[in-house]
Amino acid sequence: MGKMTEAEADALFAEIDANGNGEIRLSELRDYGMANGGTVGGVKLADFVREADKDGNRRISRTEFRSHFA
Ligand SMILES: [Ca+2]
Ligand SMILES: [Ca+2]
Repeated sequence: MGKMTEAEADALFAEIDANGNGEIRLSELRDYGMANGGTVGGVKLADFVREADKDGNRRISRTEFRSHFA
């Protein structure tokens, strides 16, 4: 989407990845979304997961995250 730099995308990823294991699970997204009006970087959570989770494993890797936002 090209709205953020890679550094900004990485910083947002780290913010959402609460346990720091390098991938974002749905529970982490929900926890983050509840504090941020149900959005990630201005995108609704449901839309974000559908678009960003390229391999369909229901977790967002740093690579998937970057290619979505940066
Ligand atoms: Ca995680
Ligand atoms: Ca995935």
